Amino acid sequence: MDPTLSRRDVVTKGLPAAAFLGAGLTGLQAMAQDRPPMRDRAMPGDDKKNESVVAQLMAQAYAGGEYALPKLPYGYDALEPHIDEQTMRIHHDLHHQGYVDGLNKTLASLKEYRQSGEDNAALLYGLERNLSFNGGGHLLHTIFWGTMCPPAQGGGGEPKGDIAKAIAKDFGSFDAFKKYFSSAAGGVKGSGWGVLAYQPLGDQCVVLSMNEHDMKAMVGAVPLLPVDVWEHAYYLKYQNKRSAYIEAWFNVVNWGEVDRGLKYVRAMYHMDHQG
Ligand code: MN3
Repeated sequence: MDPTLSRRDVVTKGLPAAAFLGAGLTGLQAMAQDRPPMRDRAMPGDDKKNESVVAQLMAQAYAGGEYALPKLPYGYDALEPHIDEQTMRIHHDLHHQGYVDGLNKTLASLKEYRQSGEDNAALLYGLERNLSFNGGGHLLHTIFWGTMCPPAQGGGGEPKGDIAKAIAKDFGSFDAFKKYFSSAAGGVKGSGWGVLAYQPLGDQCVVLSMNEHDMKAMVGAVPLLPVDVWEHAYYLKYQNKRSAYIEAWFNVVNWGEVDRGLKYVRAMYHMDHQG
């Protein structure tokens, strides 16, 4: 991180800062405290109010001193026929809620552990594992909901703006990226995610094929566009045809949101756009 970037800068500028898989939840909690609502923040480089959907969900995702389930920014049936209503209901209301509850419970257990004065490495290891798992699950689902929208509202198609340039630079072309990303996400063994992430260190986009919610993450890389490839994300409609689900999911990707995410992270790191 740029050493000239103060904590106040992080708090006021950094939305997807909150999305660091590698930065840890302590940093995430610090960023979540006493911050202004994300929607009231100016976009870097201009005077427009921040209209980022992900930012609004992030603002809901930690509230009242606890992690919380953000509301879906559209109806449960809004992504039909690509993602079906029943899957969205179960996925958001039950699965995501489960990670939120698990995260809060784990943090409470860790506090109890510290206060107990106990020294039990096995117990602590298990709690730390739960922290990583549920924290990753909460964040990735929050970004997942915010980076989808119905085709009628701009979902699908090809990216524009900075994200389009970054994809062309780092993957050759959008078509090449799509094929590569689909393969990486489709090839996840068991439960996990395909993630387009931005690594500020090299001003570079990378694709991660993550296991569960936290394994094979790249420290410091910020997830910009995650696709959930756990079976709970697609099995009711697509059964074992994960690749058909990924192909359909591309029809509801909100590339405008992905572009905003990239701009935010670059602004936070004072990364000049390299073109
Ligand atoms: Mn899921």
